[in-house]
Amino acid sequence: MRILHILPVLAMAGALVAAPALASQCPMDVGKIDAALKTAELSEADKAEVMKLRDEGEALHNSGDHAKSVETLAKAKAILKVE
Ligand SMILES: [Cu+2]
Repeated sequence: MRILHILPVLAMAGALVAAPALASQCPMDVGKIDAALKTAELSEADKAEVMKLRDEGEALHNSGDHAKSVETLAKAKAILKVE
């Protein structure tokens, strides 16, 4: 039964190790989105959607929810067709 007490600790440790990589991912993604927005030829609706997702992603990043931020920024990147 002792192993059951260790599992949540291991899961938390894993999250702590994974966080720094994600934390630097978000600003990189925001930078790519900003750069792509300058040259992208999008409809007004797509552009508004990209900006909304970008701001949402940045807010999630600032609140520490990097996984959700990366996910949100990925949607913006998909519209812009950038990696
Ligand atoms: Cu982040």
